[in-house]
Amino acid sequence: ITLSEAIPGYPTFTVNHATCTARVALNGAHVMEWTPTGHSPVLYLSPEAVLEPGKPIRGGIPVCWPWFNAHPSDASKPMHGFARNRPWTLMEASESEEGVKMSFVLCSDAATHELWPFEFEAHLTVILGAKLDVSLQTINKSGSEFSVAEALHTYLTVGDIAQVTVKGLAETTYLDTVGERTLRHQTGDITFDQEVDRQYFSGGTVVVEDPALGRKLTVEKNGSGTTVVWNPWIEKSKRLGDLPDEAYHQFLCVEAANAGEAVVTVPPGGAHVIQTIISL
Ligand code: TA6
Repeated sequence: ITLSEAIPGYPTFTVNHATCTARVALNGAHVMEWTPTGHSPVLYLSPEAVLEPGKPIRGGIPVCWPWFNAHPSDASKPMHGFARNRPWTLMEASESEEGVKMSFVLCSDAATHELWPFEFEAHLTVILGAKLDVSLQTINKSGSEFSVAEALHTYLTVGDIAQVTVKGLAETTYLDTVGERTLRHQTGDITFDQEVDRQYFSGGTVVVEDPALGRKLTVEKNGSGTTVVWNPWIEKSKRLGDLPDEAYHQFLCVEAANAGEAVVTVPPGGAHVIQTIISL
C-alpha cells in the first residue's frame, strides 16, 4: 500500500497485491478502482471524476449515508448524505495472502451535527483481494434511536450496456424513479435500452452478464433490503458534468442499499452492517 498526496490535501492509497491492484481515497473512504489480477478493471471510474476534498467521486463505490438520494425533508442538504464528501480516518491497513484489508472511521462532529443531529461512528472495512468485500457499519452513539438510509453505490465497468443482462431480480417489485415514481414488477432479467433507475425491494445476489467483455460479475449483499440498479443513458449522461456523454455505454450501478421504506432503525448503542461482495 502506498500513500499518495499527488493531489495536495487529497490523500489516496494505491494497492499493489498479488491478487489485485486498487486505489482508495481518504475522501469518503472511497474505493475508486479495483482490478483483480488477470482481469480488466471491474469498478468504473469516470475519466472526468472530480478529485477535490468535499466533492463526491463519479465512479468506484460512493458511500451514500445516512440518507439516500435527497434528504427526506431538506432538499438543501447534499444528495446521498455527507459520508462520501468528508475525509475519513484510516484506522488499519494490513496485508495477507488473501489481499489487503483497510478500515476507515467517520465520527460525528459539529459539522455533521449541522446536517444530521445524532452522534455516530461509521466504519468502512474493505478487503481488496481476488474478491472485493466492502462493509459499512453504523454505530449509534447517541441517546436516542435513529434511522439511516444508505447505499454502497457501486459503479461496474461493462463492455457494452446494450448487451448486458442483470439476473437475480426477476419477480421482484421495484420503485421506478425515472419520470413519475411508479411501483412495478420485474419479469425476467433486466436489460438496458433507456435510462434505468430502480430500487428493487430485494437484497439477494445479482449477476451482471457482460458478453462484450466476455465475463460475469457477481454482486452479493448482506444487511441490504434494497438493490438499486442505475444507468443514466444518454440524456442524463450529458447533464452530468463529471461523466463523458458516451460513458453510459461502459458502466452500470448495482448498489447494496437500504432505501425507500427499507430504512434501518438503529437503537441507542446499537449497530447495523451493510455489505457488498463483488467477484468475477
Ligand atoms: O443510485 C441512483 C441515483 O440515485 C440516481 O438517481 C443518480 O442520481 C445517481 O444516484 C447518482 O447520484 P449522484 O448524486 O452521485 O450524481
